[in-house]
Amino acid sequence: MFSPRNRSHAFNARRVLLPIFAVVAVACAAPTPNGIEVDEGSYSAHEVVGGLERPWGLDFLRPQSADQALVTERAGGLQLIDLAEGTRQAVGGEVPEVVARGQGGMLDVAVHPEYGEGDGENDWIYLTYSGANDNGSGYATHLGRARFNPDDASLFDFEVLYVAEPFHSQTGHFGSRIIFDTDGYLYMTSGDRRERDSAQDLSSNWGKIFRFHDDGSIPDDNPFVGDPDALDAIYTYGHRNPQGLAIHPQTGDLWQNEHGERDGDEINIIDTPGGNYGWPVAVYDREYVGGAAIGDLPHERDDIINPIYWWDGTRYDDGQSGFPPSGMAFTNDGLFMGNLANQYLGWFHLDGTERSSAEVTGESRILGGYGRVRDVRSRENSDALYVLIDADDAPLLRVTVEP
Ligand SMILES: [Ca+2]
Ligand SMILES: [Ca+2]
Repeated sequence: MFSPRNRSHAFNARRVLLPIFAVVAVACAAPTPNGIEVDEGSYSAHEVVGGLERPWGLDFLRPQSADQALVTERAGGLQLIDLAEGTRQAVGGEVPEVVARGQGGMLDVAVHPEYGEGDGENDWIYLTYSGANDNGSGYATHLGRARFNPDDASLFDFEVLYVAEPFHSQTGHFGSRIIFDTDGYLYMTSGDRRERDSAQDLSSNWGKIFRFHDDGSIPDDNPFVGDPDALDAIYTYGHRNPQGLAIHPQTGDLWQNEHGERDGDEINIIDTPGGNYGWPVAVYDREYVGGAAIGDLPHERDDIINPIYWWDGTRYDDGQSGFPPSGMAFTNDGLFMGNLANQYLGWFHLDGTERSSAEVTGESRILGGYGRVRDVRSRENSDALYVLIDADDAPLLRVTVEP
């Protein structure tokens, strides 16, 4: 179905004309939805490997000279990919058992930032997945890690580090993106499991972003360690279903995206420990049925950490509803996010790097026609993007853009 190809698109700017809500423009100093330029960006794409089964997450082995990556497959597989040779090998050994139902399965993968250094004590591979309870009646997002033997592509010494309990028969909104920051902390997202009020409940693991040490222990300075009524792993709360995390290459800030209900998709900077990011009490989302607003608007409340960019139904004039996002990555060319329902890779042009200044100034739509874009990753000192398409018999693509 997919074959190596090169494409480029001519610049085709199209002004997006938007209605302005008078109440927003008058009442608030917060940024208001403004039209941005949307165009088709120029890029080239090359298929590194094909034949992946519903791939979900990717990370690179270290050192970079190894030129290898690990890719998860939602049904439970893990693939070792030689990026230079364009070959892949199924990883065996202690790969955890997953429940691939609904949105669940083998989800994200992260390689320890000091993998391949020193005596190998940090040679750990981290995985997130939906796993079942003992009687198989419910599922929860799990975080585990294992050692990796590249010689025979096998995992060993697997251990579970965290389970976002309770187990729930619902098979949606597992969240589960993971990433290390530049200080070596491990962040993990957890979706609301379609129990929206749980995102505001600090005794619940749902609708949260967690922060761990690399061994799964909880840092003493996590914001709720001193609060007996709040879970110590929680770093931020009020999230619906976050499925994208990336570290900003200049600031080191953790950036995140999450799915809204109808519209309400967001790009956030996770720079406020203990912060309430709004779901479902202050969001731009509307109900799927009937379209009623959900809660207050974030910029109307001073106790809510506002997204730096969001979709509220006014963004596009071509009928596209929001930007249902998945994985995200930065390069020197901007911010890239997979779009699931609309099946392209969003390339967001940015001005500014900090919360106070960061602004999305334009969007280019690339990789249209390949399918739902599940994950995108980049490596240090490289502007090449590696992109996973959410399909049976799917490719891993290497993509470069032409600014
Ligand atoms: Ca606590
Ligand atoms: Ca929010």
